[in-house]
Amino acid sequence: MTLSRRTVLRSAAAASVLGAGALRPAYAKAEFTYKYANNLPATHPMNARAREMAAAILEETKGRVEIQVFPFNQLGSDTDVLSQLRSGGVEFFTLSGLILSTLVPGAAITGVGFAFPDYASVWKALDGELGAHVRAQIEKAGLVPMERIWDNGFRQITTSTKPINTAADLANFKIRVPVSPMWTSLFKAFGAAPTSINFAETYSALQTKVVEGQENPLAVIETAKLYEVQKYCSMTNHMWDGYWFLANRRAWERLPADLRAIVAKHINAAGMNQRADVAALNASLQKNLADRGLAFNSPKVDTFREQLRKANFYGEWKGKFGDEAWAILERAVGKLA
Ligand code: X2X
Repeated sequence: MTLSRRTVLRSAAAASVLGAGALRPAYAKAEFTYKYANNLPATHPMNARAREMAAAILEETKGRVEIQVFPFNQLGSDTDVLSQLRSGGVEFFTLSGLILSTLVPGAAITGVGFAFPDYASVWKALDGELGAHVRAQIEKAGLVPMERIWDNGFRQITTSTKPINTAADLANFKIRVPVSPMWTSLFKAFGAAPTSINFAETYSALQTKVVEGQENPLAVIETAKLYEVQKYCSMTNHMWDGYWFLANRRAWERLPADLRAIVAKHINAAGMNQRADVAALNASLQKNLADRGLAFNSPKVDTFREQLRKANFYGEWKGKFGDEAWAILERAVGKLA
């Protein structure tokens, strides 16, 4: 072996160690090494922006704060990681407000079916009164939410068996939904047969036909390769979903105030970039997914809304959230029921 080849190999090995998350040699061991877990593939913009964010935090804190990113349920399913976050085993976690509602019931309000007509209304509400209302409840439950919610997107229904054109096509349909009373209630109101399954088990539940379908934004359907085990995609846009960026409170308060400010600044900035990436992906992926064999259709969305009214879905949830919270939602999106 020539010297130059050995040198190349040695630096390649060093680069791959650094790529695996070690600190750059310019910094000593970090004072604070915190884990950030999420449920999405490493290729999803959530993780691209999180890696960038972790690098910016390491740099601006001069190596004092290292955030290690663990994508795609590497540390456990959402249900597991939520309890690790509460106990402090994991310091940061992004979780849908609807799944978080198993701990903070009011956090499901952002997922009311067909509440948001478009992204403009989503960000106005979530960066405004509705977001502040939900964050206050999250804080009461002992977790620390960052100010900017990250995007998951508007959700579409995929199936292995048939296109969904009207609400009637969902009658008794076996569909996977995330673990959340709001999701179960929504699909029961549509007349479907929903089963709660963590995202970590969703691909295999579809593959083994435990369920016929699922619902997710296109960016998730693509990056998690759900198109490999699904044939149809019905563009229902039945719900917008977002990820609260949550911190364990004790871990958060262990950071000195100046470091906390730097960390929050970069997490929120990454969230804003992630929103732009995800919205662009969700708007452009249809062709890519059609090329991979997914058959798209545009359902009659009015039949779904009508079905929710008939089933008293809105009345029931207004009762659960209470008049004050419901008024905040309706101030953002208009009258729902
Ligand atoms: O579990 C899902 O379907 C996902 C990835 O969209 C959420 O985190 C809610």
